[in-house]
Amino acid sequence: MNLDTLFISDLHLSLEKPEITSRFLAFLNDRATKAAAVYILGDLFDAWIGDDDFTPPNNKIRKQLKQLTDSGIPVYFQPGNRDFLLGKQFCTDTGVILLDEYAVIDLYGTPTLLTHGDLLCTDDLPYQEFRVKSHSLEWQQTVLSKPLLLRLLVARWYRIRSYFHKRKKSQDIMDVNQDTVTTVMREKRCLRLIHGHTHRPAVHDFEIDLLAAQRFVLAAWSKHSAEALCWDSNGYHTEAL
Ligand SMILES: [Mn+2]
Repeated sequence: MNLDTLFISDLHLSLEKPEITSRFLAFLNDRATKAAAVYILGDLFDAWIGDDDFTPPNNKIRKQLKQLTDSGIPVYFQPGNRDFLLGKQFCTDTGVILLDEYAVIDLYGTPTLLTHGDLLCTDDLPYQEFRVKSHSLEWQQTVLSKPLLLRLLVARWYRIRSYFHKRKKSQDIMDVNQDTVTTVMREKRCLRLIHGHTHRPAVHDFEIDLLAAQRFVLAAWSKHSAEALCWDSNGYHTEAL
């Protein structure tokens, strides 16, 4: 059997979008069981406000992830800009393995850099400033010490605000900065990068120090479509789910 490695990101699971939750649960129950490993590169959830949030659909997702990891299929999770508060307790509950914001894996013999993608959008200065602040231990402890109900309300407010902010920002600023991409890949000694976040699925060919490099951008999931990037020893393909 030729088991492959699956990469997905940007599902933005939430109570308001039950179709995407159903798609993901079906994916965990069926397609993922035939994989060698599953990598979720961030923004699995539209807003993760703490591992103590058991409001729907979080419990169903925990259960299905646990069933998959219990069956021996490793599932890796890299934090996105919307679910960076996902922590150790969630991983204990589900068997999911938490990765750093930059992770290098050996993908069938090729060192491959994985990241959510927001760190590469260095033209968006206000966001990068917020990112530094919100990744500090102090900020996170303050947020997580608030009652769950308050966090749920604040998350709702942030999502509305982020929607309007995004509409004002130019499309260029919301994409990755190519110089940052090159610098990070050089630093991590990788000629292959896989990320999500920008919702602009593509394969970009370019050069780093005269060597051929590739950047794979994963597709966001929606009501109407879902996609995984599948790798095996022969190469890659995208698969509609
Ligand atoms: Mn994102």
